[in-house]
Amino acid sequence: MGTLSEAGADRLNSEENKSETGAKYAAVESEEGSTKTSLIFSLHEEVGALARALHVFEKHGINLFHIESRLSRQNKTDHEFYVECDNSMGSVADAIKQLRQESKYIHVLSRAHRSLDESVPWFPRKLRDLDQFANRVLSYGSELDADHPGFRDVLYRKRRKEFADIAHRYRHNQPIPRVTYTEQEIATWATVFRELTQLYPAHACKEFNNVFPLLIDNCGYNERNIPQLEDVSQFLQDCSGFRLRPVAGLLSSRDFLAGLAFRVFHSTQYIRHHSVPMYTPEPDVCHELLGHVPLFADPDFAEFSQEIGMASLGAPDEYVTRLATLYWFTVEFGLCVEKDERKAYGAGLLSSFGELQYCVSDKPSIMPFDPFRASIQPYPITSYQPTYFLAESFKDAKEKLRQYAMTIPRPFSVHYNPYTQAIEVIDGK
Ligand code: HBI
Ligand code: NLE
Ligand code: FE
Repeated sequence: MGTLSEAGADRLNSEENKSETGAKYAAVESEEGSTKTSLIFSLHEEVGALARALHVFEKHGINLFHIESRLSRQNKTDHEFYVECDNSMGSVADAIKQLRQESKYIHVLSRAHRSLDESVPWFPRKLRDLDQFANRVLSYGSELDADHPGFRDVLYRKRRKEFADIAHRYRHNQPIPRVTYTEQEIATWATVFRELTQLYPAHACKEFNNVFPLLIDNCGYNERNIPQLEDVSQFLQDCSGFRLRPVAGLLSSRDFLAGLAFRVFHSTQYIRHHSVPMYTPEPDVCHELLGHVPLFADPDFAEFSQEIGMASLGAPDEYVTRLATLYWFTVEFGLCVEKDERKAYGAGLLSSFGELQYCVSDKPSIMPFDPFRASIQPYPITSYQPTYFLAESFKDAKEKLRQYAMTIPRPFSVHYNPYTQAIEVIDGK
């Protein structure tokens, strides 16, 4: 599979070209309050070129108001397309960036006035905006690489497609569809559950161990049952305001982290292949339910997670990559101290009975948690971690993260309004 960290780095440079060279085109005056962007592009003459271009708009969640084809004003043998689209939804900047690679030329004629600088990457402002991520998973959950343990398993792949379709169709405020898991899937869960619950008392942090019995009582956590995302999401909303959303595959780091700003955790619903219960590099329902969910019920941890998400909104790409790395060394693979002992709070540890034993052994190297240091530490994504960072507490980690977040260059600041569940942007200019 592609690496999780690269997954985020490869997209969203979000630079609409600021100096458009289409001097031959009179710029259309942009209307205050309008959400219309007009552009012209010409494609290479080949079958399906327009369909592919239209797919770019679809993929980035952009509604078209108008499209027409006409003879190129630049070159009388070519055709060009004139498009008016809605820039209030989706990422027009990203669509333009991709179209630029596929077109002979592209000119942005006008953009309706927007309050933020055009160089700031798009980010969701309200919960419903997260619906747009559904169209832009980097790998649809059913497309497995040749080295995936389920690659040759036709039934497994078919099943993965069913889960991907549920997530793809999901919209904000709908209940998460319930799934009937197969006997084989439940057997995989049972193995993971049995092994891990034996390790938790000694190796999981106290916040985790405090919540776990509540999940058994309220959400159907037990060896014979894979809990339903909807029940777990309702439980989390009561504890800390966190909620789950089903996701079809991997999201970019930018999108994934943006969800956290709204206390939304994008969760897979499929389970790992039955041949690899002990460790899998991909997130799966064991990882989400056993690894992540218990800690999202903890108020300090929930706040810490939301802070990473807020720091990522509209941040430059290189900072999103660093925040994704910070996420990796905390939410995924974090260790903390309790009475001079090392305990796991990272979900990647709490869902892998192989790595949970390894991380408290003397094999890995351990460093004190410092976001400036952790955010630039390289890491493997398909094997146990050689290095872990040790936090003193979630409160302390949150304070340090705040200090770090203040060094991220952004021409505005963001504030989450819990009453409207919306991000308010305070323009610094
Ligand atoms: N997408 N669906 C999903 N689940 C993850 O855990 C995830 C992701 N995209 C990126 C990602 N994790 C991390 O590598 C960080 O970039 C946030
Ligand atoms: N390695 C973890 C597990 O086996 O549960 C999953 C990590 C996902 C980032
Ligand atoms: Fe995870």
